[in-house]
Amino acid sequence: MTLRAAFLSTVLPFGPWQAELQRHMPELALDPAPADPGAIEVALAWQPPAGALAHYPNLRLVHALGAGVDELLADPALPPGVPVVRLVDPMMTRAMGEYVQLQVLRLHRQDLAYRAQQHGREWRELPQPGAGERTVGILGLGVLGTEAALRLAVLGFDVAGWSRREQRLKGIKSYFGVDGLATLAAQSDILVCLLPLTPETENILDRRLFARMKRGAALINCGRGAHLVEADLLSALDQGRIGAAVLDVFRTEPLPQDHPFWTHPAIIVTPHAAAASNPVTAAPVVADALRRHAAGRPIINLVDRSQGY
Ligand code: NDP
Ligand code: OXD
Repeated sequence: MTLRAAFLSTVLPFGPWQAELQRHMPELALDPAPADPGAIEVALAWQPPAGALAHYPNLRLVHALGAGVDELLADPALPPGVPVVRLVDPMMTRAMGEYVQLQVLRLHRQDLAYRAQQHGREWRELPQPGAGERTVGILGLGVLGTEAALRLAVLGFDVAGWSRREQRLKGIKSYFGVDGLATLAAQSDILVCLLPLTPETENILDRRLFARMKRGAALINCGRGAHLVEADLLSALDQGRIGAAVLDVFRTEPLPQDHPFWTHPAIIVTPHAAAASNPVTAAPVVADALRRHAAGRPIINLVDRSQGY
């Protein structure tokens, strides 16, 4: 039986998503502008046009075409009570794991300092601690944080994570709650943010947290831009409290041309590129969720709308 779905995105291209989804689910009729809104049961959404989610009176499911659902949940057009599924694509998980490994290794092996030395043609070897002497703290031990944590542990780092509930991961220390955050921050040489953006986690990377961290520790933010209080980071860098930062996500994206992060010598900027959704690898995941919905079977990766992730 045909399942009718609306494709609602101002940023993702319809053609490739349509082609891949069709390949995995021929019974899906996907349309970016359905003529009969009443026939639409499912919305596939990522930064939908303003108000679009309110146009479908018989909407039964919204599947996000990305992992973080903060924007979708904040959309006033999202009908209350409609289940929302987030994208958990193993390929994206691997991509995030690679990104965190890359950036942790850059910080650990002092790549920023060596780049600066090269610029000045300076031949000087810096003292190099071993990976086991560095603690990497990961805020958020969900799908992506767990992948990053396990990869870093394989590289020999001392790894600890923070989540809402205690996690049991072999070889990874687990902290939770307010006290857990303070303990993790105090131990970390490199702190990685892989939290979802919720009212509890907004502005979590602020001067109070930086004050708890080791002097000169580094920060990697690949969660959301609103986790970080930008002015607090700039002053922490100026004071040497934070030694370096790698930022993939920003309050305003694209990062404005005149933003001080672009030229700061201790900041590495990447353009929200840590783990992008890809129709080729996401389509089978989305098709599985839609089939489960159509068959009335339990859907995995449902968002807890009351928790915000
Ligand atoms: P998950 O939902 O799988 O994991 C979220 C983790 O954060 C869980 O461990 C959860 O704790 C923890 N958490 C949530 N709220 C709190 C809190 N108040 N205090 C402590 N811990 C908390 O998410 P993913 O791992 O899939 O994704 C994380 C985020 O990564 C996304 O929401 C998105 O913002 C970002 N992202 C960024 C991308 C990029 O390219 N930069 C790409 C994809 C995602 P618990 O386990 O106890 O529930
Ligand atoms: C996502 C992202 O959440 O791209 O999928 O940040």
